Amino acid sequence: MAAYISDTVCAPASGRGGAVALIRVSGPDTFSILDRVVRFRGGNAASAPGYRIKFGEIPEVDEVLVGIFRAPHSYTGEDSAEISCHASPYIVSRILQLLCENGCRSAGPGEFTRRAFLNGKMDLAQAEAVADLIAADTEAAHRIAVNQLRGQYSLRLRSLRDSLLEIASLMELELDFSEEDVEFADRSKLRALLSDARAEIARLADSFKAGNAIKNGVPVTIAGAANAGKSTLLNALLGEDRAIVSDIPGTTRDTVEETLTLGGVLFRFIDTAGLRESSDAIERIGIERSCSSISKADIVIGVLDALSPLETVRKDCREICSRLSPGTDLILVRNKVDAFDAIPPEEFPRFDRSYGVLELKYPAFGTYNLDPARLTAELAEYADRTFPEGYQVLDISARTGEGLDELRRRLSESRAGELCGNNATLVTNLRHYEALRTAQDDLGRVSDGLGHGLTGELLAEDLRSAIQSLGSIFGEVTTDDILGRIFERFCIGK
Ligand SMILES: Nc1nc2c(ncn2[C@@H]2O[C@H](COP(=O)(O)OP(=O)(O)OP(=O)(O)O)[C@@H](O)[C@H]2O)c(=O)[nH]1
Ligand SMILES: [Mg+2]
Repeated sequence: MAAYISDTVCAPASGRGGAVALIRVSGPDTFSILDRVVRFRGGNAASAPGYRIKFGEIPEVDEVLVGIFRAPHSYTGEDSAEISCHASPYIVSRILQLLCENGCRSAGPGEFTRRAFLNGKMDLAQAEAVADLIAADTEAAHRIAVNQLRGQYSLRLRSLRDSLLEIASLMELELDFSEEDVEFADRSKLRALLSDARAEIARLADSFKAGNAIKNGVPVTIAGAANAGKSTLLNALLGEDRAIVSDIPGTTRDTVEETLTLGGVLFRFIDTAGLRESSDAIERIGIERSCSSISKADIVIGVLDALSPLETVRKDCREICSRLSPGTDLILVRNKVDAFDAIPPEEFPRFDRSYGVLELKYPAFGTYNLDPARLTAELAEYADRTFPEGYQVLDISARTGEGLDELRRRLSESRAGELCGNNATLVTNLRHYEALRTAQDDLGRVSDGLGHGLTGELLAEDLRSAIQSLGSIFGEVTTDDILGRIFERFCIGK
């Protein structure tokens, strides 16, 4: 490892475009190399104190500003510098070339952060958060990355690992004296500690779903009968004509996905093919996809057609409900309520009293005479579903935008939306998730073993493995191989 960081590396740290570009240099020879490449005005880099900006000229290339950072007070913990130059691709590549000709090596992806980790400036989870921070494109993703970068996340895992160490030491005590057949470790205390640790690990592992949703978008499936207005709703939410809309039932055949940020949380909307019996083979494949998308979503917007008669709407609702996975948030909307504006107000009294007469006159009047509370009760009964207290179908018009603000609010306030929006410690990284799952399995075995009265000796191995798994998250023990895999997904210059 020492050999790895004994050289000095350089890389561009800013993307293409803009007026000014940044080039980073880090390693023991940073200042001597700079003094060979840059003609500084007033003193050289080697004798400059840290946290200074020096002005200089790279002959025939550019005038530059160079930020000086002295070890250990730098991002990498090494002597390092940041060169600001004009952002011409020629200038940037010429400076990098000069730096390399004078002793630098081109840095690999994430090499600066890798050095920061190896020099003890941050732990591995924090290093990974650097990449997440750069990739964060919503407030929620940013918040999680910052939380992890500041070390709160690692702190939580460390304290969890410490409690496992306590369990291990209690067991080892028992081990040392096992010949005397004395159980020093108080097994009920062990059990309590273990069950706390397991609950915490389970919570963290479970949070991966939400953590992942923050990165990739909370999946929201828009489902319902053919022609209910699902694609119109998707377009209205996005504010663009993304999906094809037509009055021909069966217009959408394949799922259409698009992301949108609401209240700082990224949502991934999935418009689906309308649920109906179909003899068309392709449409049937699309409908299968709709069903699978409903079962995989965190949130389902069930679109009901206000112009359909109650019997049809009830059936449509049941179709959706029967495919929901447990724990999915269902937001039922009654779409096309604008269409009723066409019914003259003087007809309304008659409308309520003589349902059938009006149905003949306005064939498309659907469920309008039902207020949302009654409609909800009807649907609950038919779909054999209990809705939470105060739950009501939401009236909307995808065409006019009526009710959409309320729909957005309900999305943000849904369980999935809230989980992504609050400050809980969430796991967003697959590597961490896998380590937690390993620890979870190990501790499960320890717990079973305790139940069966196994000796500490037999339990210790699984416990040690769990401790190691947790430690691997913040990089207590790592190999070059693991580090290679982590940092290869970083960008150059970070
Ligand atoms: N009046 C009114 N018509 C609407 C509204 N939303 C959709 N429509 C109409 O309903 C018809 C079907 O709309 P789509 O958005 O294609 O319906 P869909 O649910 O995606 O249909 P499929 O893809 O076939 O399953 C179109 O003629 C839309 O213009 C609405 O809010 N009010
Ligand atoms: Mg459609």
